[in-house]
Amino acid sequence: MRQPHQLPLVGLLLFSLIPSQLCETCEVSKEKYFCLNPLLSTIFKSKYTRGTEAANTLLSIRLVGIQNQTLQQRLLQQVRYNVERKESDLSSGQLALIIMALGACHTHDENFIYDYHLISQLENKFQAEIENMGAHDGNPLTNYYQLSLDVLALCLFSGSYSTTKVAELFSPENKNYYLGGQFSVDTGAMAILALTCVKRSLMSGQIRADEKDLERINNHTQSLVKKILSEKKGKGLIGNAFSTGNAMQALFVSSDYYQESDWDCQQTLNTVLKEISRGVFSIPIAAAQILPAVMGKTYLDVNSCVSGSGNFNISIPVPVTVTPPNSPLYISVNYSVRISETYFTHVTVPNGSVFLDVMEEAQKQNKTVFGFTMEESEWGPYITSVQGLRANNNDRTYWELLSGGKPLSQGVGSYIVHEGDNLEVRWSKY
Ligand code: CBY
Repeated sequence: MRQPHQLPLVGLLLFSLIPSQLCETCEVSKEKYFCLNPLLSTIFKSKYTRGTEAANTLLSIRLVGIQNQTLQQRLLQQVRYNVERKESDLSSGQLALIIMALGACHTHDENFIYDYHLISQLENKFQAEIENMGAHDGNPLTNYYQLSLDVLALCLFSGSYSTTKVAELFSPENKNYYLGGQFSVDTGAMAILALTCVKRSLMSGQIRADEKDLERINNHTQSLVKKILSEKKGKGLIGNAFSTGNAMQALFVSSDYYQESDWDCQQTLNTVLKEISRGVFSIPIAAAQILPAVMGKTYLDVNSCVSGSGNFNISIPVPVTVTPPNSPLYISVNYSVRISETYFTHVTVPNGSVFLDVMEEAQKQNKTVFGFTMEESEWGPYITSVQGLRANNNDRTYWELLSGGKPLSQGVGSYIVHEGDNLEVRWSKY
């Protein structure tokens, strides 16, 4: 007779034992939307001519529900231009971002993906990455951040990929998670998003695979989550300010793999809001990469957007850069190029100059020793060669930027130099 009464209780107990599919997120409250104004003004003001920064931004604003038609059209035009004119030059991860941006929230722009066969093109580019790993000591054409974007886009938009291969590639011991001897939080986070998508497809029966693959994918996720959490800094940033958004997304979708006490999401969010107000995310790609996380969204939400928060109150504050009254007009810094020898010089530049200005000044002094080349990337100029010596992904070589012997967390176009800085570009291996 008592059986039926116990049923709901048993049900409740069972329910609480099932790992929650509901992800733990924390997001900025409505009253604090004004804190996001610096991000929105950066996003609105940008010209979007660099690489695929438009795709990354379009993806972000769609995920958070900003329905500004003028902005969306402007971004869309740039994304389409990239596909129509530059398709074969696009790297795998750039194409993956384009697919996610066009496919986000099921608008009719999704047709563009199919008209231009972007999914099968991505399958080919992903395959080329894997082949390059075979030929060059496990080094992909690009990097694991992009391979993760590839798997993510293929998984979200029903491309084909082998789950066994994914389980093999994304083993946490793989050297590609490390850049310059450091675990790359951005890379680990993107891998968690990709693995979580694959895991969900396996569990929902959308794709079929070996139990073994599922188990390996679970183990990889577990161990990557641990590595990400161990990169938590005192005030809650994970890695640095620029990787924190990606890390937050990864932790939102993987809450089954850590305890509530392991991560104080609210602390991370508060610190990110402070960094936003300090102007840390003042380049468009940085703003685009932090925005979904602070709104509690992840790239896995592309197929389930909820329209809503379209009415941000966007006031575009004009940034005022006041130079303190008695600050000098010019500053002088030390600059060196280090290969096996060190080539040193002294440079004078206007106050407020960036690292690149110093390099240009040094190049004017001596083209043979300080001559360099660069390429535009989503994050601004990227130094490709100095003294004719070129960075090469197959050898994992690059030109590392340092100040006072410490690696910089900004590129040459963003890092503002200070009087007396000891700046260096160093031939390094990552
Ligand atoms: N995006 C990519 O392919 C880049 C992936 C990424 C992990 C990226 C950081 C993270 C992100 N969110 O986009 C990355 N950098 C990589 C993979 C690399 C390597 C690029 C070569 C390759 N194999 O693809 C490499 C060479 C190790 C590298 N980054 C170098 C550098 C330095 C650039 C110096 C130069 N030659 O111009 C530099 C300045 C570090 C240094 N001290 O030398 C650097 N990276 C930085 C600082 C950054 C951050 C930029 C932050 C900023 N505000 O400018 C970064 C966000 C990013 C871009 N790198 Co790398 C990491 C961080 O600090 N959180 C996909 C594509 C479609 O967009």
